[in-house]
Amino acid sequence: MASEKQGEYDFIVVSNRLPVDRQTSPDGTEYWQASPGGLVTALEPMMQASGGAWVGWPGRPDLEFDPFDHDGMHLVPVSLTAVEVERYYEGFCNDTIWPLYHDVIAPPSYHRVWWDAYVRVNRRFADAAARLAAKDATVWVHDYQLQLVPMMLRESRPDLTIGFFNHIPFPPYGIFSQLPWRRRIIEGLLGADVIGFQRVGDAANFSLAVRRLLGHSVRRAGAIDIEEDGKPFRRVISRAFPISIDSRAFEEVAKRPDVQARARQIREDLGNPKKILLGVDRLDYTKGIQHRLKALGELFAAGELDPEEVSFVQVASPSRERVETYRQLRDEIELTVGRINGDFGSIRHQPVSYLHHGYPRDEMVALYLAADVMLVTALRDGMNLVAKEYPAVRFDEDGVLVLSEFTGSADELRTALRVNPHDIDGLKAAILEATRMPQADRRRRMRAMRRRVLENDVARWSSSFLDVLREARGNSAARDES
Ligand code: GDG
Repeated sequence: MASEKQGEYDFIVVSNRLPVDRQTSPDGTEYWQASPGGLVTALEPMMQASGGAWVGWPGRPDLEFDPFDHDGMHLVPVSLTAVEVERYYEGFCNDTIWPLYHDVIAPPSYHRVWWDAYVRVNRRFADAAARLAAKDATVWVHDYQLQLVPMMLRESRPDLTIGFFNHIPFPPYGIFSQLPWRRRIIEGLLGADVIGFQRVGDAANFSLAVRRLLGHSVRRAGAIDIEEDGKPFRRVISRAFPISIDSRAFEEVAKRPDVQARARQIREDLGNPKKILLGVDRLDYTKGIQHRLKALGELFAAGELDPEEVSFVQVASPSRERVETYRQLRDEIELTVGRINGDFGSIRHQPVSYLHHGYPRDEMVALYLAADVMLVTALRDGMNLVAKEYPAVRFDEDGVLVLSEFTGSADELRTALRVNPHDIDGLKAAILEATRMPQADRRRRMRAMRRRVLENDVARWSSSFLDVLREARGNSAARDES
């Protein structure tokens, strides 16, 4: 067990979840397993080089774990009680902020006891980071679960350079202003030196909220000037840094012969349909799964798509199953899938293969390779990494991406077939166009998307954020000296 070296870390990442899961082996022994994700991949080299520490919740309530080392990173677990998981995580994070920040697709719930738990848990994360940080260290805080941490940290440790990245959208003021604690959130975020968003529009929404709620002036390049006693005091940079994936790693998996064989096997197992359509999402109401099912059902009903010739595979990985809205959504989706298969299936063939599981990454890549059409129809999505993973693996330059304009990815993947998922007729037309697109057109569009995704990978994302953070620190040091 590694001892906690207090105050010795020059680089600290703070996120709700640690990048590992606690697993139990068949003989009952417990161990930590890396939960692979873009964020770890992006930050691992930096963490290993700088001997960094990562602060987060290990994912199990009511348990205390000592800090430990894993893959060259020092991991510092923050514990949550079962009541805190219910009020802070499932409540305020997933049933207040998540729906509010995603255009109120589902109605957000506002409960004061949830807010109190959010403040208390944010304080715990901030205290853990403050204890670990060396003098003048850099702390990078992630996502909507921890919006108060930047200011809490700044108050206790003004020497730190603090970055914050918001992985989900930041809503327009008319929606954000519903939040009873809107000022506290903005003040919390403004503790950071640099606040990163996925899209330019998110950063603009944030700037407007800052102006309306706190009256600070916001300059064109997203520089927010905070005054104290009428004098310039601090500058905060708020800007878009679109996140990406480890594109080369995805491409490498796709080039493996066993993965390609698996892709062929998938097609065969589906009965060699003419076209395979694919959806891959956490089972979440923001992802527009019902909209794509509606469009497909109507296309089958009208005879515009032949259900015998098409397989639609929907991977819906289980998510937030203790939150009521998610339970209802699962029921609705499963009812619709059952109807479509009941109406249009035969003993031989079911047009929809619905899979409520999580799969290993190799299997996901094989599915992407097998899919002729990838459907990303989110109603609102910070970025949507699936939309970037699909072109990254398609080294054969084939496949068509149907992409909602309400995702961050749509800003970059300009040659995808863009859709407004609320417009069911438009969505139907795009699905038909995707299934009929000539190969030359598919190749041209896929090439352009691949160029973009291979160039702008997650390493570039993290280094561009950290460069701006370093610059911000330089500027404030210069100001302090003048
Ligand atoms: C949030 C924001 C933003 C899904 N099922 C399986 C599986 N996945 C992987 C996908 C992809 C990831 O999970 C999902 O990422 P998304 O970006 O699509 O969506 P969120 O989970 O909502 O992520 C989002 C992101 O943060 C990053 O900033 O893009 O907008 O909402 O990588 O491939 N992976 C495996 N098995 C599964 O069953 N292995």
